[in-house]
Amino acid sequence: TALKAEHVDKEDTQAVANSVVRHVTTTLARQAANLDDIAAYQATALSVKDQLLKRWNETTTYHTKHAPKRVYYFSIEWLMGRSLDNAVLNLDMRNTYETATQKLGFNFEDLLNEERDAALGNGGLGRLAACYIDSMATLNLPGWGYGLRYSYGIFKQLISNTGEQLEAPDPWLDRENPWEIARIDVSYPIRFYGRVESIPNTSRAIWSGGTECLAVAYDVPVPGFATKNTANLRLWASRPIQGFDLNSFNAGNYEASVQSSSDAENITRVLYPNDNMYAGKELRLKQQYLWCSASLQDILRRYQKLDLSWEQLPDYVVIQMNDTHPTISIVELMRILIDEEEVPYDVAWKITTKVFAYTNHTVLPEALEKWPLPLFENLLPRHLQLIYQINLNFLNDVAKRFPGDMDRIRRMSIIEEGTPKFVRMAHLAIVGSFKVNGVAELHSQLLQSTIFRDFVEFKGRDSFTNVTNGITPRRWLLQCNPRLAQLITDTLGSEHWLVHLKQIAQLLPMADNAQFRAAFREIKNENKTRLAEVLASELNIQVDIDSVFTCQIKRLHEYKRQTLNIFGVILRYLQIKKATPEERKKFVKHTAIFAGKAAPGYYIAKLVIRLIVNVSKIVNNDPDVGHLLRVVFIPDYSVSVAEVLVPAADVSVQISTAGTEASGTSNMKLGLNGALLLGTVDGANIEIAEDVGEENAFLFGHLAADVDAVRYANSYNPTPLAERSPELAEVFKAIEANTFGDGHIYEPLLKPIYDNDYYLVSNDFGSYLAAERLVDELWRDQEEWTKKSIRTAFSMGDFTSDRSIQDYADSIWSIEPDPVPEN
Ligand code: 26Q
Repeated sequence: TALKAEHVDKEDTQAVANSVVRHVTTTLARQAANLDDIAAYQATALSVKDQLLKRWNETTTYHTKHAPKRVYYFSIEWLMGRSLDNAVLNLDMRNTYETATQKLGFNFEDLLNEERDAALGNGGLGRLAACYIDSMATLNLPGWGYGLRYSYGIFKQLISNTGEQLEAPDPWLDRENPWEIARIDVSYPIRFYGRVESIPNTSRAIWSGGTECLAVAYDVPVPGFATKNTANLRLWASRPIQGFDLNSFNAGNYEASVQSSSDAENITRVLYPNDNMYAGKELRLKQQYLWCSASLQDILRRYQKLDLSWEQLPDYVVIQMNDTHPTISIVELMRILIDEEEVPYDVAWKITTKVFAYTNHTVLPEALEKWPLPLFENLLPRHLQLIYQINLNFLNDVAKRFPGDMDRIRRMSIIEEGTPKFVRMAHLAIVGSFKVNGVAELHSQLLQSTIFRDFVEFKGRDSFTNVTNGITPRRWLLQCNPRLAQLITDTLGSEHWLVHLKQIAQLLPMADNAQFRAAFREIKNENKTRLAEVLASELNIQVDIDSVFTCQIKRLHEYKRQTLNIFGVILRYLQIKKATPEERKKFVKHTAIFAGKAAPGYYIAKLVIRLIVNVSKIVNNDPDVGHLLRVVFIPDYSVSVAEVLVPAADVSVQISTAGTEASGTSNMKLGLNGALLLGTVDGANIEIAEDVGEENAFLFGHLAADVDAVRYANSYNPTPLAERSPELAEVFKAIEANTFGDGHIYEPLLKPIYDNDYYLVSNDFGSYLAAERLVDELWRDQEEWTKKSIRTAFSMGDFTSDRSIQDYADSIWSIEPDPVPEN
């Protein structure tokens, strides 16, 4: 049988090589000889796509026939990264493709690196959607994703000589995208602006005039791991209804004739680059409406083929809203049911509120979406009318429950009073949903006790729940750390852990096995070496792989406190400088690695990047420092960059002010790959520390429950910085003394910390330094360190997105796996 398997293998390899060559000559119209890596990648990807489409078709056919209840995941961001390696791994064809392309004269790794990231997201929220659709496919759940096909994803980050972030466009579609299928035949009209005429004696209205454009579907097949089931990610691109205005064209006004067509195409031109920061721009609302309206039209058209009553819709359709960005879809469903399908208002509302569920990702007030009412009314006049009606009914119900409590009514209203008024999207999302969830235990608790407290009292506790985030172990272990994955598979004797991640806990006793520890450490060192080579060749920075690699890789934001990290680095530098050559020998070697983008308009976040880069220039070139300290800012962080960083980290830096980071997910990626958690008692850190054991993590800082009081003290009765933290005062002095270039440029960063320190940087600095001392102490004992690293990795079984998606399916969606039969 071994011989036979080898024979089949050879046949497969030949068939795959043939299919790649066929795409070279036919699809790409090129000569098979003299092919460059780009073309070879394209042909390979097209060959893999053929495989995916076979499965995709079978899945679609099966679900059409079977008509199960389906979940639709609405996310305005999908941070998919690259697809080729993921696809061949999920199809169990990686070896075949590697060998086949080798036979054709290519190095498979090089081909993988030709792929552009699909970076249609900012950070955690967009990557979460990508992990979730991977898990939906893997768990055989009938689910689709809906999003937008931006022509430009998150900007490319460049760092100038002076450490400034510069933004360049991300033209990810400049080569054909082999992973999508344009469905020009699947398109829907979308209206903006216009006027509304009420139809007397009904709830109905006619919305007409304004401008119209088309939303055109692009489908991206998403393969499950080790299953035939293939999910679909449907992304919408905006297009003009007609190519151009013939009247203007004929009158000789060429500019006017193409204006409306380019206006239409602009809607899905670019992703808004804000993360956890609300931007009230009309074009953003257009994006949201186009996406929601097209997705709903698509879902309802599919439902209508079943020939059921509208009342049964919630038995067949559930829509999960990723944050408030798709909240307008609640109103759009009402509009379609009432105005177009002539469903009575109350019936429509009953149906709608059984279809939607809402996931919140933040308690930060500056991130809560609220639209200026005049802007909203102008763009979507009929929707505003419906919101008024929804709000009126809702507030009547509140008044009945809490008679005379006017303040409560003001607090809960969907409309915020003032000049101008605002539409509060979170309130609308809660009112229109049957379930609201946060993304980690603490976060869900905080939601219920703070910003949504009134709603818990009104709707009841059962309407609120927690689903802790997760990450897919296929991309974030199997794909990015193949050697560790192999070690796990070999030791467990099977690959089942990749779909039952809990099973890796069986390997916990291996922490006490010296041979296993050596193998584990060897893999970490190889991953560190690989990263060190990239840093040397791309950034010309030499790092010592025997140093502890600390990694803080995430968007730049004040609440995430990259400041604490870089201030700690500066203090370490000052201490090295002060030390005698003898004392220097006692320092533990550190490599502080940062990566992440700042929103282009976020001045302070950009200033933090500047400080990190300028500190790295001084520190890395100071002969006094030698190998003791390196500071690295890796530009243009992305999913594919993360796949190199995550397996190489020793310490996972997760140091947000307690109560501010809803969950975090890089903490999960780094932990699963064996990085020890250096973190605050915040978000999913808490659940991670609980599972890995607090003795295996470094927790520090004020607790969420105490933050308000400290904040209050900081701003109303501020003690001098030197009293709050003498070490931080020393650091600030060094910065102000131009140690890292012109000190005064950092004033906007330092002054708020002197004055009111909203994020408690000074208050947590002391305990942060204490935690770092524990890190250093442990690093000196490599066997102990490796034990804790192994315990961390193998205790992460609960943080797979398979578990998260199973939670959603059981407790919110009420849907079941429906696997495509194997032949
Ligand atoms: C809103 C309005 C207009 C323009 C942009 C936005 C916008 C865009 C992106 C608002 C927020 C975001 C992204 C938020 C985000 O990524 N939140 C993170 O979600 C992760 C997944 O749940 C959590 O792990 C993180 O804690 C949370 O910060």
